[in-house]
Amino acid sequence: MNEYLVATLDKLRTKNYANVNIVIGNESCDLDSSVSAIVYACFLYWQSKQIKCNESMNVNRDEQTKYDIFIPILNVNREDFALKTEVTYLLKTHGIDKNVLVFRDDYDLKGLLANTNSKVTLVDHHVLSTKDQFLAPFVTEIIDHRPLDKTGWTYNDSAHSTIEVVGCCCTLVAQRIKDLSSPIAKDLDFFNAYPVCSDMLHSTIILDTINLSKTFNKATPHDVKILLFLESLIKPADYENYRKGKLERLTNARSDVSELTAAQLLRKDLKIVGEVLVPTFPILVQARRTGSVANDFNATKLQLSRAAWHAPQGSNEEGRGCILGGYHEGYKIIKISARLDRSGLRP
Ligand SMILES: [Mn+2]
Repeated sequence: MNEYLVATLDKLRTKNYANVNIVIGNESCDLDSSVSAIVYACFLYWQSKQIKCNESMNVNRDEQTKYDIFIPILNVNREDFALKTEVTYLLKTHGIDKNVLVFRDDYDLKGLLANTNSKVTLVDHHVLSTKDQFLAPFVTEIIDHRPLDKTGWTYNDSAHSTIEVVGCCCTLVAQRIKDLSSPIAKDLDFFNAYPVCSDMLHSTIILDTINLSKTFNKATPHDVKILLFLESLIKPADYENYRKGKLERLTNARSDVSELTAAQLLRKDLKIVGEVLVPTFPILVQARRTGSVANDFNATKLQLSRAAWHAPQGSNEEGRGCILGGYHEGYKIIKISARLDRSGLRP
């Protein structure tokens, strides 16, 4: 995997390519989006190599021939990648460093696409954000697990779309790879060549379906089928513990903010509503057993607003946020949400 990523980056930097193929996830850049983009770009690269191999048996290729490159784009600015703690965790366990990845602000994507005969694959989304609208004319493939939304659908009629409501986009990515592999090789060849891809797809399905939890009811029969397929390749010694352990490690990684600065914490789980940025972060506070729940809650709210709620300098704090609370196992869970303008999110 690293070999492919390093070679791709090298060709991109030295402009040593014929055409650019981009695989890009949605701007939450969560595990599903990131893994879908990395694995599918890696597959497209592998697929093109297989086709080249078959061709070169018949044709003598010039050594200098430039080939297409296949780049997974993590749809977040490089400085914000640290906020995606479960993504950094999973990639780290597979020895994938952020220096070999391409983030959306690393290159002028518009320029990259405009100068070449480029193709874009959208994974884990099919409705483009305003700032990604320029991708639309280049989209040749879509793989998404959200319900079909045709508002603003401006893609070419020839664009291939795989849209099916399942728990995790990685399920559809794995299925598409199986389907496309069959005509050029055996359907297991890609997964055998890149076991890291099988594992990352498996991990993401486990996290997104909460280990196929019946309570959360996110997994569909298709997710289960692909999970079992991936496990037939991974062959864990103890399936149940393997899944449970993965879920626990990934959930812990997602909520592990110990490495983040205060400014990064505000940007983690940031929701963007139009031009308004809404940072939220849940925290646990030990419940105070005195007074009524309402008073108790108001007291905590006051303490928090004094102690931990730093509004940007010169701004009027009043009416800018709200605190939602509830009790859980003796702890009060409080969710603070504050409305800040863009400059307020910078240290
Ligand atoms: Mn998803």
